[in-house]
Formats: sequence, C-alpha cells, structure tokens
Amino acid sequence: MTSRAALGVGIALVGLSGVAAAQACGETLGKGAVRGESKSYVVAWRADPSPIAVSRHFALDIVVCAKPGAQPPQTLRVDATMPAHRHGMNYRPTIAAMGAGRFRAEGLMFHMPGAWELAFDVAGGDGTERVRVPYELR
Ligand SMILES: [Cu+2]
Repeated sequence: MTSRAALGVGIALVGLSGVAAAQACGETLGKGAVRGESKSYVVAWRADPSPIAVSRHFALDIVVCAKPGAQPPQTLRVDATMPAHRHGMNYRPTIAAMGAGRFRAEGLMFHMPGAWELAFDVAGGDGTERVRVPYELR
C-alpha cells in the first residue's frame, strides 16, 4: 500500500462529509475513475484497458471506501448485466484483494454494445450492499 493510498483511506474513514468522502475515494485511480455508492460504501473503478471495447476482455482496478460510521469492506464480488436485455456476461470475473480496500477484477467482457450495469457486492461487518453503476458501451 502506498502512503498516498493510506492517507486517502484514512481521511475517508475519519469523517469528511459524505460528498467529500465520495469524491476522495479512489483518487489514486486517476481522472478516469468512475464512482458509485450505496448507503455505506463508495466504489471507484477504472477499466484496464480503458475505454472498454466490445468483445474484448478487460480488468477493473477498484477501490472500496467505507462511509463514516460504516464497517470496512471485507470482500467484493463483481458482476455485470444488460438490464434491458435480461442477460449478463458470458464470463465470470475473478477478484483479487490487494489490501486497504483495493481490489482487481479480471476476465470481464461486454459482448455487445449498449446499456450495461456493473454490480459491486460489498460485504462488510454489517452485511452485503450492492453498488450499481451504469455503463454505456458504444
Ligand atoms: Cu444485450
């Protein structure tokens, strides 16, 4: 863990306002980071390679931040669907925990353009919450 990442997590946990904490989450991912949130968590992610291309495998570098008062994230599951088409991906990604709320998901593929939705299931001490992030693939 870099000291910058540790600082970012520390600030998020110590208690900025919810909005500031959400903006700070995953800033080590750079300007291309996309964010979503649930009641207790903020999820920031960036695709590798970016942008995502149709029918090409990609990975996600992910940072999960607990909002003030929430339990730290313990495990993460990642999946994606096209809600309007009622289907998911043809591949199941693997998730590696990198420490300090950072994860890497590998083996994702969007096999058609259109409206996808990423779902991040964050498990912490108080149960599991789903963070949904829409993604339009052109
Ligand atoms: Cu589809």
